[in-house]
Amino acid sequence: MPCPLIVILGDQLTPDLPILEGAPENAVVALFEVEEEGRYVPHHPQKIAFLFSAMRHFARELRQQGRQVHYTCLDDNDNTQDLIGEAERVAKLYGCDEIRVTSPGEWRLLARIRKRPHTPLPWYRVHDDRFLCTLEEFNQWAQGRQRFRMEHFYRWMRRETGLLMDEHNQPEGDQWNFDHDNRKPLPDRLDPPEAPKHKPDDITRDVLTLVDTHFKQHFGTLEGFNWPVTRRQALNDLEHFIKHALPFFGDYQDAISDQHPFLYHARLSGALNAGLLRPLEVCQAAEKAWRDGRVPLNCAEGFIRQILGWREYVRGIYWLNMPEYKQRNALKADRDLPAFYWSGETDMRCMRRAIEMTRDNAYAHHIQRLMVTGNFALLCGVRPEALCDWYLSVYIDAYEWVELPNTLGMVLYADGGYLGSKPYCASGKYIDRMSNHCQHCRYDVKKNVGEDACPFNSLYWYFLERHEQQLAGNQRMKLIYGSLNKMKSDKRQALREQAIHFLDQLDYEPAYGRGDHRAGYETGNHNKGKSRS
Ligand code: FAD
Ligand code: DLZ
Ligand code: SF4
Repeated sequence: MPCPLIVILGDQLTPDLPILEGAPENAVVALFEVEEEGRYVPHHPQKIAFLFSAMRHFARELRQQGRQVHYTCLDDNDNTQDLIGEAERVAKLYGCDEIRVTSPGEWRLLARIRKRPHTPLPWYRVHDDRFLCTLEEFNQWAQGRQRFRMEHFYRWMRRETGLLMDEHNQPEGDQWNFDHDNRKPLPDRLDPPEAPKHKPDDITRDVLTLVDTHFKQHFGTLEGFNWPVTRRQALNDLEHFIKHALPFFGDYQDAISDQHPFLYHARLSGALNAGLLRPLEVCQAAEKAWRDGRVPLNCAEGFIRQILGWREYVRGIYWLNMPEYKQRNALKADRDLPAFYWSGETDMRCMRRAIEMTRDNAYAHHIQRLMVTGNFALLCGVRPEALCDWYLSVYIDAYEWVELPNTLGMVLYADGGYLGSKPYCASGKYIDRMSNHCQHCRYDVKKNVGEDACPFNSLYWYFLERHEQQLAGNQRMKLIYGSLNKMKSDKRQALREQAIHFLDQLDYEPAYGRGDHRAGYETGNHNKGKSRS
């Protein structure tokens, strides 16, 4: 009987993975903590701690089931600090004759497995069944279509899974999408639920110390670490979300708060992407809450759409188009990332708070990512690679299969409208409508020019002007280009000068990894010089 080494990657912590179910009794199951994975972008310390702690708990559970488990800790002397190196080394150590791994979620790692230096042992890849739509099914859906709109995919997935469908296979509530009910701005008073507290156990405490020692220089704090590191804790978070936050999820999905980082969002993306939860069970829990009359339909539908629709869709888009997708830059954006993305030191209150929340929690909710930090980078013309590296580094849930289409496609429109029908560009007015940031800001959101004018405003018009040739023909942009073209030339000139002046005085980070990302915040020293104006 062959003796396989079964490699479980840090984001494959699912007890009933096919690779485990099909493993012979003599198989060695192996997990490796390695520097390489922590540093290919400077991951937030909370993300590294979350994965290491979840991996250690998962290994313990496998041992309790009677499996033979090998676990490489980051500071083990013989650690090669590289996933492929570790698999080869450990396979030899246990006398294994083949290596099996579930297909990795990122192209980078798949390419490395395919191109590994010639090694004596064969590698076999096993299908990852943790998505509701297989890549083959997605490719079939996409075949022959000129436009791959998420909404069409989502309806198809509703029919395929039967989620929120009635007995005639029609959408519950006679509508596919309740988004028009889901755009409520932030109310004056609100009291979002506290996230459940997970007291760190010995495993998590050890990991926090380890990560603090090895990844101290990365952007982000470890204090207040409170992510679920076992399936049981993740299920507890799911239950808490369904009971306390889902009833308001739809209404305030797009709202942004100066005080509350999580509002009524699920905080489940980290657990879902690491495999602690399966997407179907999360969607079914939301559907059941609606069928039992515990949450309104717009909330259940809005939430299910994010997982059944967006999450599956971006994964399909990623694998359909990689590695070419990563090279796209339709708007020819070429600016480096403003240095304050690594420090939060800006007078723009909305940006400051989104970056501070990211530093403190390895989390910002979708609209902060899309309409604050993302929108700002779009308006400035930040290079896709620079922005993608940032998003991939700083969030608890970040893996390229989900981060890249969201950043390059949805935020930066760098795929030229393949994923989204128009750029999500907005002036300060949008942020003012959806948040309470502007009242705390030194800039005046109503002003377009002048020392205290909100930078989003002039940048917005300058962005539209710069890309007029490419965007003015887009039906969904007609109205706004109508306004731009009606604008008097001296007003346009003033807006242009205001934006250029603002962009000129920003500091830029030439490339990630050059600086000390956390020290920058602590010392407040970010005078790294301007690299481009
Ligand atoms: P909720 O708002 O409560 O949503 C519920 C779930 O729906 C999430 O847990 C997530 O699994 C899924 N979901 C929601 N929106 C999306 C989306 N656009 N794409 C895919 N899944 C979605 N999500 C990631 O999981 N990893 C990333 O690396 C990531 N990078 C992003 C980068 C940018 C620039 C943007 C605009 C969005 C990104 N997202 C990413 C999507 C989304 O912002 C996060 O999934 C969400 O904020 C996670 O928080 P939550 O669990 O509280 O989500
Ligand atoms: C993100 C990450 C980190 C920080 N560390 C590890 C690790 O030490 N060992 C491991 O197996 N996986 C880690 N991961 C997750 C991988 O980067 C992830 O499996 C690939 O990017 C594929 O999605
Ligand atoms: Fe952001 Fe402008 Fe509002 Fe300040 S005034 S918080 S910069 S939108």
